[in-house]
Amino acid sequence: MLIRFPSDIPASEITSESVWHKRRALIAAAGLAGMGLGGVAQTARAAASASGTTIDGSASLTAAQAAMQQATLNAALSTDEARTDYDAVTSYNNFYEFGVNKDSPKRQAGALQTRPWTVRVEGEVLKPRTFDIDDLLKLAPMEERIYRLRCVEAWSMVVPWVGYSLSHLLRQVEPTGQAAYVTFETVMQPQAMPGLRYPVLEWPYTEGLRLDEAMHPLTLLAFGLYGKLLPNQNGAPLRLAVPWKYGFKSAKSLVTIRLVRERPMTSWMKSAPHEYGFYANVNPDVAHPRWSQANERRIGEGGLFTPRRNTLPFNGYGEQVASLYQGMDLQANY
Ligand SMILES: Nc1nc2c(c(=O)[nH]1)N[C@H]1C(S)=C(S)[C@@H](COP(=O)(O)O)O[C@H]1N2
Ligand SMILES: [Mo]
Repeated sequence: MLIRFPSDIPASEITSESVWHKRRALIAAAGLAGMGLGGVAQTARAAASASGTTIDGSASLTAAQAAMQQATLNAALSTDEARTDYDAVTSYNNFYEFGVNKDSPKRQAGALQTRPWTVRVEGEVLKPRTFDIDDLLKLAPMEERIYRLRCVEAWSMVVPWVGYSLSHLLRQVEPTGQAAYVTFETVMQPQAMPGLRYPVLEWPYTEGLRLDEAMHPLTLLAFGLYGKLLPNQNGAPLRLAVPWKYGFKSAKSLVTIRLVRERPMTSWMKSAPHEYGFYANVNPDVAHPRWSQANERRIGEGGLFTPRRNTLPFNGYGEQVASLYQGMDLQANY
């Protein structure tokens, strides 16, 4: 275990303003802001020590990277369609906290602090708990899952994610009989995320699933893609991948998961309630008010004369998930 205590850090570093700011950002990210500085240093050290990581997180990142490489392909839950190029997957992104252009996340997300990182799982559960990222990485065997991703903006990709079913995490906290929905919240790091200054959405980015959707084996807690840790722009250090729903349901850079009794409001529902519903199941028969959802552009098949692909109900995952919606009017529950 390699821990750098403040006494090991050269005085030049301690007095450097940039290091101090960086440290402050790390502390804020860990939710420890507002304590006396001495207490903060002590707590950060204790947290680092308890999780077997270094204060700068390098050991944690090295172990996490190894976990990504050891993932085994889950062929039963994977598509054999051609994967979208790594470059496209990691440079054509929606992550509004970093700006609304497709290239903003890659340009800006380098400033996101992904260590230390904890995820609070709380609400209607018998065992609420704060999980350290290092513990989450060991909670269940890592699988590679090659999923289609269909954005509500009518483009799609094929992404080889690395992670495990969210159900593994939810079972740890033992949902009560009252839990019916799950909310997911993205981190807020104002220094790193210029988009938070603009009211394009209500922050933090909040999404939700019904509990049975969240427990479905396809619902993936993803830590990596293409056998590597998630690049920040794709939602490091962990995000959802819910392949039968529009991409906006798959919240990035998660810090809070809350089990609740009532159907929650989400950031997108608040911003435009008749454009974005709670379910957001991919459905070629329900048009967005401003465009058709009948077909899509597969990123990387970008020739001017390349035909668009037909969009499939539940993004092609109907066999696995249609039963979740039996008896529901999918036009009304968009
Ligand atoms: N926190 C957060 N999560 C988010 C978004 C966002 O703006 N902020 N965009 C969503 C949308 S619209 C899509 S299509 C996917 C894109 O994921 P990708 O950039 O990894 O392809 O992330 C989703 N998760
Ligand atoms: Mo999206």
